[in-house]
Amino acid sequence: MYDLYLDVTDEIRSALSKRVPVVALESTIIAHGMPYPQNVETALHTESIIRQAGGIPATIAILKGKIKVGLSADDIEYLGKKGLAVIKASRRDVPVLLAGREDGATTVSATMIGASMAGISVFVTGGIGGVHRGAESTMDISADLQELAHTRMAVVCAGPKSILDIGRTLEYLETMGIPVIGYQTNDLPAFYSRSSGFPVDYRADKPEDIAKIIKAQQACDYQSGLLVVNPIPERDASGLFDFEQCVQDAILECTRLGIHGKRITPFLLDKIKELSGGESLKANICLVYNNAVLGADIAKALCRL
Ligand code: PSU
Ligand code: MN
Repeated sequence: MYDLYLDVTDEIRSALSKRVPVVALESTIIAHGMPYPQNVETALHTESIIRQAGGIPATIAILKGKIKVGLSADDIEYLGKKGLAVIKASRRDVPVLLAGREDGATTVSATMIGASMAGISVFVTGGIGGVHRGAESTMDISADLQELAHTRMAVVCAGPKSILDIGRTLEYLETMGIPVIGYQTNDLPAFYSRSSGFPVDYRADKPEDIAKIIKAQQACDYQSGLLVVNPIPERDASGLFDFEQCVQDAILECTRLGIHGKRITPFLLDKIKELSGGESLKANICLVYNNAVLGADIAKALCRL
């Protein structure tokens, strides 16, 4: 039944059946999260980091009405070049795009769906979506959080994106029963910064410890996700740069222009890049690479258990 809509490469299929570690990667970060050509370079290099670590990368997108698990370099180039013209696909968009044989760059939520359909357990991204600042009036809460509530997947990220209301995002995660595990940290990182000032629920110092939690979730048939938060490396967290001021200015500009819905996050990321003279893009790329290393290590540890 899935076969009508799901296309998993032979390499990934065979890896999963032989318990070779597989790591899922998303495609909204390619089409909407970064400019061309850095988006394509980052996506390809993230894949090679996973391979060097002994894993198989599974970048996911919707192409011609199929959830494609495992993109070719040409697919990545296509999505990266087309950029914002590709539909940004979250859970609600998926069935419509499949039925209409369309393309979609999958967000964290839609990528979790595809990865889970394929039988993958670990997924790496940059920063997850969450509760936006001002959500008490706009009700803008990323579908990523709801997906974590009911799709079993270990999502490795550098924390919620700095553009968000971090405190409310944590509250939401708690309400939805999503464990938040700090990797070698007691503080919740917030994307560009190593600490948000909020503590995490749990800390794990080794990938094996995270793999054991995933195994427990699987054994108990838990139908919800796990959030692994991995701080941006010290050398890359540009202490010299005041990203918070850029974030606030970008949000003001976003409100002034009346941008809303799913266009907000890509707009803010792009504006912050401009306001920071490119510093935020550098940080974003570095934290993705750092997450790829951890994701591969967790997937390897999981295969060994
Ligand atoms: N991580 C990044 N850059 C991104 C994203 C994550 O480093 O662009 C994307 C993910 O696809 C995530 C989305 O699901 O941003 C959140 O969008 P929204 O706030 O509209 O839910
Ligand atoms: Mn939103």
